[in-house]
Amino acid sequence: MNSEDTIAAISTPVGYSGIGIVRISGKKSFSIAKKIFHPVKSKINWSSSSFKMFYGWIINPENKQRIDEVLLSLMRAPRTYTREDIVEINCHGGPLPLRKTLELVLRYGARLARPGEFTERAFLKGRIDLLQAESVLNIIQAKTDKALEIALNQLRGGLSRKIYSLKDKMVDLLSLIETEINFPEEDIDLPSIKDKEKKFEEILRIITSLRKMGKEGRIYQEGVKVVIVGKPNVGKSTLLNTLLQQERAIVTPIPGTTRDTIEEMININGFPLTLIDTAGLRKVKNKIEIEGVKRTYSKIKEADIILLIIEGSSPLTKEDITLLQEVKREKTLLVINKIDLPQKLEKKELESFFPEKKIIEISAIKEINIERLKQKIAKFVNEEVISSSNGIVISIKEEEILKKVEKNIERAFKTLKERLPLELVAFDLKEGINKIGEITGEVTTEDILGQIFSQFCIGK
Ligand SMILES: Nc1nc2c(ncn2[C@@H]2O[C@H](COP(=O)(O)OP(=O)(O)OP(=O)(O)O)[C@@H](O)[C@H]2O)c(=O)[nH]1
Ligand SMILES: [Mg+2]
Repeated sequence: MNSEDTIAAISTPVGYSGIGIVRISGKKSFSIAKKIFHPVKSKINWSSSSFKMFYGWIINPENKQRIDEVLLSLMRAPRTYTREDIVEINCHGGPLPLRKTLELVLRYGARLARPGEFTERAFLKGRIDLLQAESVLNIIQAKTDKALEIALNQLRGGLSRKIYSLKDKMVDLLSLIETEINFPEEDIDLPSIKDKEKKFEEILRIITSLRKMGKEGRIYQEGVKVVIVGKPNVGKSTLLNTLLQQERAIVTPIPGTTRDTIEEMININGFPLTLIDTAGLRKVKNKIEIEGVKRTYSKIKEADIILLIIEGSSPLTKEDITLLQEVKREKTLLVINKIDLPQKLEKKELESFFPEKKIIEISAIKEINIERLKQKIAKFVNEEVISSSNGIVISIKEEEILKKVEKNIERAFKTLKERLPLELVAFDLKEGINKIGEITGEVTTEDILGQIFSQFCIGK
């Protein structure tokens, strides 16, 4: 599709609200607005007004029918979101005025924008890079304050800055090496092996820290996965319902009630958590339950945190012990449920599996210690899952690219240490730099050339 087109869309959600916005971007934005907008008590200078708002009516030029009473904003290129002329029409927020206004806009020369096309234009015109474009989406989709804060930081270029500075360091190193390859007998200071090794180490350190930060940021965006597991009938579904404060999962005294996994989002201390209730784990023959147990195991693998539930009202069984042995202890909290009933559990037996501070006693039904459990989860998220928040999100795709870049750098570093030809070192380094370009969406060859020649004086 042609980016010369003028595009338009309703930029606010469908439904009824105070106002709704029709947004137009492109060369014809102003001329379209001029045809359908009639200002009240003000004159518009269509060839010079910019970043001004006007009150008036949208009127169908053909039959003079009044469509809506609106506020119209004119934003002239290039200092706009898309770097093109933008008009925003603030209509009343019902579907009808918005649709009719949009119809007029389309009739007079715009075409309907594809999803994300305004942001795509901002990217194509170089106003934002790919990372920032993605963060616009994250801002829209943020589920908690923290997620929003991170997305906003990203939009301001938090990650981009880090990635560019990483790239700069790689380009810098590559240009040193290429200089050494291409001009070995020239009279310039060549870096020692030690210098180059130091630079490699620094680059690797940055990549490692970026990948770590990315994981933490993603947790804010997508939620920490908290998986509730245990043998049948210990009260897993009851706990899910209590934490959600709604009867989401079916609870019965019959073991094996939950057959499939159930996922719901909750917010604890600003952390988005995805709570996952699972089918009770036991040896089963029936096909439905076998499938349920299989799903439980796959959820355990994905979990950031496991809540392993056992019941205080009966002694430890073989099934409990199997689970206690199987789960990854670092990410597990042990929850003893049903403390409202007479207790038959030997707590001493548990101590060989879990330190006391990772054990909590609750009653899911009587809601005893639920607040404490939440605090424990929040603390756990803080300490174990997120060590420091730094306002950066890296998507799975970007992390994969970074992983590949890391491989390239490691290989180049190894080649250097083995004193193999520098051409081989340069080759892998170059590969890594090009891959970084995939994250920010830019091409790099010219950068390298520029860097190399900037080290020489003219005429040499
Ligand atoms: N007394 C008491 N009973 C509870 C408590 N929590 C759950 N129960 C009861 O234990 C039984 C099983 O509860 P569920 O929540 O269905 O247990 P589950 O672990 O999801 O069971 P499955 O889905 O079969 O694996 C129900 O009768 C609940 O009412 C509790 O804290 N105290
Ligand atoms: Mg259940």
